[in-house]
Amino acid sequence: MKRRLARLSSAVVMATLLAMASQSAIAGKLQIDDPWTPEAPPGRMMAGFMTLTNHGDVSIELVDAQSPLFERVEIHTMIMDDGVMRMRRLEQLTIEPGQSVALEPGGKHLMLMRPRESLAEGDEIPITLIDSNEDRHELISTVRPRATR
Ligand SMILES: [Cu+2]
Repeated sequence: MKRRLARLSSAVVMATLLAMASQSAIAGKLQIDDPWTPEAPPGRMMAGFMTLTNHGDVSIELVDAQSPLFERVEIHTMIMDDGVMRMRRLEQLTIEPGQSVALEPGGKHLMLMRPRESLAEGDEIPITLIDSNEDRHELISTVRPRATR
């Protein structure tokens, strides 16, 4: 009897979890928090930092990025190569369901290459992240002084 009750309540829990899961599938979106870009000397490439959270129930694979203010945007990671940190282009950045991935100084980042105009503190950079389903995720990255976040 006790065991049957336990089984019943776990069925209720399961139904609740399923209801919650289908809700986030409807939301199904990539949450993008706190996008920012450190100031850089005019003409130099810049970085894009942010936190990406996958609220859906399938993984999101970012494969490309664009900005009207830069000729080219790549997804980069940092690797240790012979004791030296180097940047390397990522063909794709995967965010698993329920997981967050931080793009942050010293780690993964967007590389904003060949600026079309010079950008200063407070300027806003529209950026589009494109996933493997060709869904586009828009964000605005704010230029901030290099030393602060
Ligand atoms: Cu880079």
